[in-house]
Amino acid sequence: MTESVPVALTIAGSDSSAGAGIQADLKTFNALGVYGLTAVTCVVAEIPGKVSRIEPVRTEMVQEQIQVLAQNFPISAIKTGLLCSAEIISTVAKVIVDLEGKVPLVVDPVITATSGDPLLECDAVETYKSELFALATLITPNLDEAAQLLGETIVDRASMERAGKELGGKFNTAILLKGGHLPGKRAVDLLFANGKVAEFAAPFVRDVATHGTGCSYSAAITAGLASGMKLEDSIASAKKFVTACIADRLRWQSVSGSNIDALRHSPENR
Ligand code: PXL
Repeated sequence: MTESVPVALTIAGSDSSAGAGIQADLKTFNALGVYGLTAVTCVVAEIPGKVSRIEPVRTEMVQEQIQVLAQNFPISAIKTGLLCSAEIISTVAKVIVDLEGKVPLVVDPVITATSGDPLLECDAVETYKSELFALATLITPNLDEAAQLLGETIVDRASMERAGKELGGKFNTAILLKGGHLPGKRAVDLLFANGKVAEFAAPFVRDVATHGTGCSYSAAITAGLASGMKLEDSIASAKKFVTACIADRLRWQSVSGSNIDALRHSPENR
């Protein structure tokens, strides 16, 4: 008998504080009833608000993790998170192209941490554009990432619409442009797919010091796709899930007196 639980793979970095990265992805997959597999690309020593050290995993090891999983598990969707370097992006692209059968791929183009610390080597943005984006079913940039990919600033709804169309045209794939950083009462994301624009909105929760919302969001979309949902339905339910995880967050005070908030990925937030 074969298991009916959907299987998804995340190719991403490890966040020692477990708010973002591979840890956030696994918690999300689990809450959404999907079995999660991982290929670790780098190890990040950090706490919310401060990245202290990043160490990449060797490309041979990144490749081996993906290949051995793909040969042995019925993976029905893949996401990428922090890929750390141009070399690792290139390796991931080559391995994914060679996988048998086409599996939906969600690319979360992580460039900078919520703290503002850089996570991706500078020259790696070009490799995203030239090697990985062409394989994506969906790319999920926030406004800063989209601005860096296009070399222009995005300051309002009109420039969001322009940027999303430009990215979709350039990379010939669906784009979910996350507008959470724009001022306003609602966090509005726009999906550009098949020549149409769809809006996904939720009340904006202020004064929250969480990180890992982007990781959890793209992981939840990947879980939806792995479960056989259509792209728009996956995004709508992922947005609802992440919004509920933010509302349900945990809070601590660190020794230095700063606030630490962490998303709670519970199945009830579905
Ligand atoms: O939130 C972006 C992110 C992604 N992946 C890893 C991270 C972070 C942020 O800190 O550490 C591994």
